[in-house]
Amino acid sequence: MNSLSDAIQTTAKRIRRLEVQGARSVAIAAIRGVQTLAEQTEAPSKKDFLRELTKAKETLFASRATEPLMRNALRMIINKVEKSEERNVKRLAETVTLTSEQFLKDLEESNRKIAEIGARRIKNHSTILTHCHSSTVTNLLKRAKHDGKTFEVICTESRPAFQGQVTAKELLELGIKTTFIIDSATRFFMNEVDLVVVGADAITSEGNVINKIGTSIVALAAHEARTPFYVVSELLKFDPATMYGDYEKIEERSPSEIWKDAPKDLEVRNPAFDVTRRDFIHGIICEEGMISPHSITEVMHRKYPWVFE
Ligand code: RUB
Repeated sequence: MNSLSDAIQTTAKRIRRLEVQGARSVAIAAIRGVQTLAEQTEAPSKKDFLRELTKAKETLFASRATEPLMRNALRMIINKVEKSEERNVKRLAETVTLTSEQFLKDLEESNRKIAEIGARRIKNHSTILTHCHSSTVTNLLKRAKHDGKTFEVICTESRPAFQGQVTAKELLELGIKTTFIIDSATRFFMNEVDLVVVGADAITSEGNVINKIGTSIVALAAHEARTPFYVVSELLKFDPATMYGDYEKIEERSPSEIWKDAPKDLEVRNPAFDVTRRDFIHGIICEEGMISPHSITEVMHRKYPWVFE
């Protein structure tokens, strides 16, 4: 294994093992991996460089199946190299660096806008429920706190990997009153909740949202209790393949995450994500504002037409 693929292999391994988790962090790590590859490349020609990039892309895509933000980002960066008239590899590597930096800057700006818009939805003295760990949700709550809102948060533990513990620690560090519950206690507490806010891993062309396993049950509980349910997400979590008939692939993880020494003949299933239907989503808070899940393809065509190329 050469040092180029080492950078990619290490990144892919960290993503697979959940050392990097959450769609944004996964995409950022993958972009950084490709940037490192570009900085270190010794490819003798454009064709060889593209071959390296394609291999890196395939390895990173395979690290987690349900991550369209990572896929959109890497496709966009590699397309820039493909379409360039340039043949000099060093200059093509610079294109990777510059395109990546711009993408990351835009992602940061989207996140800032989402937090600004979402924070306005939080009323004083309210209780917010969230599921799993989403950096976008934490950032929104941080912004609301910064804006002087008084509120508290209930967060679910999010079995089997307990990402809710990450959320709880972050919120406590921000000085936000936080209550930690097991996933199955969601309905028990829902009547005390004013607003549910969750992140997203993928958005389909029909406006359905894929997020951590259990999100759809939280949405059902919210629906039954008439509690508004919002998704906060960069638009680039949209998966263009769903537009052309593909289903978003749901990653299925090792059963040992659920039960290490399970009886030999027992089938243990461990899907990482589930689909929340658009009918249960009051709105998607994205960089273009508060949008209806129904309008997702129209907004994507307007804002990011290149994802359909
Ligand atoms: C994390 C998860 C998060 C989304 C959004 O799942 O479902 O809600 O990825 O996160 P996992 P962000 O821990 O399996 O990656 O807002 O940070 O992109």
